[in-house]
Amino acid sequence: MTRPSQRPALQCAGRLLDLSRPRIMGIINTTPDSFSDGGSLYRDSALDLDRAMARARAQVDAGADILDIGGESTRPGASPVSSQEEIDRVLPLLERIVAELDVVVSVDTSNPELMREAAARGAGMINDVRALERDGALAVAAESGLAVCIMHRQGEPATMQAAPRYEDVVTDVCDYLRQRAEDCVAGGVVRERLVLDPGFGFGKTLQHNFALLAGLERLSSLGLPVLAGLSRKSMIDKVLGRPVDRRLAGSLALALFAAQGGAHILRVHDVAETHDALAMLHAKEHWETL
Ligand code: 8Y4
Repeated sequence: MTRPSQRPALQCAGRLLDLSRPRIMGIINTTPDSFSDGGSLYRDSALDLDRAMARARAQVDAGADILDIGGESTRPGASPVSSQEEIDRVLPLLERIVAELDVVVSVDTSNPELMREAAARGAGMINDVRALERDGALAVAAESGLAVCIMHRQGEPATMQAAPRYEDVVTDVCDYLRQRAEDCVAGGVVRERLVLDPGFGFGKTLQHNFALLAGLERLSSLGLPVLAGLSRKSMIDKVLGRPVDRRLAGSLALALFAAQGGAHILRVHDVAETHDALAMLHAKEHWETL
């Protein structure tokens, strides 16, 4: 008889992702207005699939376990995108990644139509910054059998940074995610497919973001895997005064703090560098077996 594995793991459609050490989710942004890196994937105002595939392959070679493909910008002031436009940006790239690379594909979307289409084409995870709160999203996610990352946010992405307020940000975020996880399970999402995310930068001040990072262990102790998205975010600029293309060192420091706080998945732009930083943390924590 095979003994059931005690290692933490995440069911992503047909694949099991081992979470006994932190995993890397590489960001592939297919929006033309992504101010951090998406623009360069465009040629003659169309998404260049070959260029996007090269980016995807490079991230897998550098150690990405998951690739997160997004076609809707959630940044304040971004132009809204139609459901069809979002689907047309994401699906062709998804299909090529599934065909050519050995990696779990995550779709960064709140759109139930795209969730359904992506699941039918081999995606392994849904990454929804609106935590399946859009009409129909929870039902589609439950039916899909994909892993689901539910993220905390305050307000709508377009206006969320106006005046974020919390009683106690760590308690409020943990309470929301615990309740939302229960709602998802009640709606048919298998618990072993859920991931929790505090949503750094989504309706949070600088102090809120660092309180959440310092208190991340309280979120990890809820018993579900935790994803942290800190890469190149403005909390780095607010401490260091750096434009988005000079935030690598800050991003690596925050990735290590998150991993030490128990984060299981790190959503990053700089996969190779994050991989090396995590390898050094792993060596420090397992020096006896080196
Ligand atoms: C520079 C580059 C500055 C990017 C800011 C940003 C998260 C997420 C985003 C997150 C999960 C972003 C889609 C915002 N952040 N999904 N998505 N968690 N699960 N901003 O933290 O990267 S987009």
